[in-house]
Amino acid sequence: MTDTSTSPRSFALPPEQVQWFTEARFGIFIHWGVYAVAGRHEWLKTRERLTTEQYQAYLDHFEADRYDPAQWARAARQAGARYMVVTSKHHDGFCLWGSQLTDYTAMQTPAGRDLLRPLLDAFRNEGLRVGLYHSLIDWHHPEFPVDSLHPQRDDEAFRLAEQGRDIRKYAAYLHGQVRELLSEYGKIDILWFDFSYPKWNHGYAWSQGKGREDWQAEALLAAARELQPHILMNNRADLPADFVTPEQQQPMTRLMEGDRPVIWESCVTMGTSGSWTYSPDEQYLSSEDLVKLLIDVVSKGGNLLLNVAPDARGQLPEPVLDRLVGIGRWMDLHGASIYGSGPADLPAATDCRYTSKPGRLYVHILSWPLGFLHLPGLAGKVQFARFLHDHSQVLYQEIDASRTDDPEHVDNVVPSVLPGTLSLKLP
Ligand code: FUL
Repeated sequence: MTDTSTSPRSFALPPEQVQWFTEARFGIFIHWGVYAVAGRHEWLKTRERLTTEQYQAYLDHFEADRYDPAQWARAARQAGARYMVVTSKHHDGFCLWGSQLTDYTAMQTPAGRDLLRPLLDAFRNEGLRVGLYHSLIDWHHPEFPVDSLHPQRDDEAFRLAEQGRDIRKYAAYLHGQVRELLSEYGKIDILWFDFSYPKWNHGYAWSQGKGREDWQAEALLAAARELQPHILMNNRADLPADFVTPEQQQPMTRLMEGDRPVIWESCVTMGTSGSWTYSPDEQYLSSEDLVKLLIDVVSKGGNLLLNVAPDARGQLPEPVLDRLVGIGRWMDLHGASIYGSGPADLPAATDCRYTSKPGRLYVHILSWPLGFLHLPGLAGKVQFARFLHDHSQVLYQEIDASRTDDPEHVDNVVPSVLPGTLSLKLP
């Protein structure tokens, strides 16, 4: 008999309820909060060890005067995204919605209104599913312990004060806020918690990290499911749930647990600085690189959650809009190879990634092939080959792999017409 007494409860939904997510493949992440005023990093409060008073300047100057959620939603839909996840609260504790449980919200800034509701509505209107990133960490709440990540970590007075802090009181606040969001903001499709660090103590004896016990995660996730039974949740509350979240990276290969694929979603910034928030100096990846990233993720069975960071006025930066348009152009013609597609059980050809669905293999050619494209292992299987963007036929020859005078042992040779995606009809 297996001893289950110590294994944490899993909150994974049955496969049919997760199917929309694995078919969607592409979502947009939005990090928006008062840290956009600073324009440096969403961790600035702790990186720069700012006090509550110092950080208040960012609330006082957050106007969101050019906020147009309908435009964001349109841009995301045109890029081909099928869902969106937005920061309801980040680690700084600032709430994008008008929470009744704190006044540390958008209502208290010059923006003076609930910024979350119109955003959710706008994305739903464009037909996207919506999710909330909700920070488990809170550097503003007076009962959140001063641990090794906290802005006041080196302050002796705070260290002593920590002894008076009670994380159970903070957990009650956290639960209350999640309840508020899941009861008053309509259908929420994803709850994206962030994050547990049970073993992370940075060498401070008084800092033990935080995990499922601290958040009372089991009760938190159970309450979320009770309020919204269909809701997908990530595993960052330190409990197994619907999907795992590699950050700023893609796994090298498919992720498997025994013979079952693990559901995963890579979250990645569009900029190269590593910051998830707006920065005026950000350098962005090109649309082509972002499309390749999406292809790579789907070829390994994952989803891409691509982050965009609006500025403090509520504008998506021009380069971000430009990249979304570029991705959209590609998705428009090649979406079939992404939505509802997954990995192929074939070793991909050099400089290619494969995605597939029953009866169809998509060969994504990532760099210009020199004259020929060799697709090993397909001899006798391809019924028709065409480009995906215009459905024009691609001629190919089969090479007999057993021919010993052919040192490359290639099976198929496809003349390269354009870099792009081939769509091969298989039995
Ligand atoms: C991390 C956070 O600490 C980052 O600020 C960002 O939100 C990323 C998606 O998750 O763990």
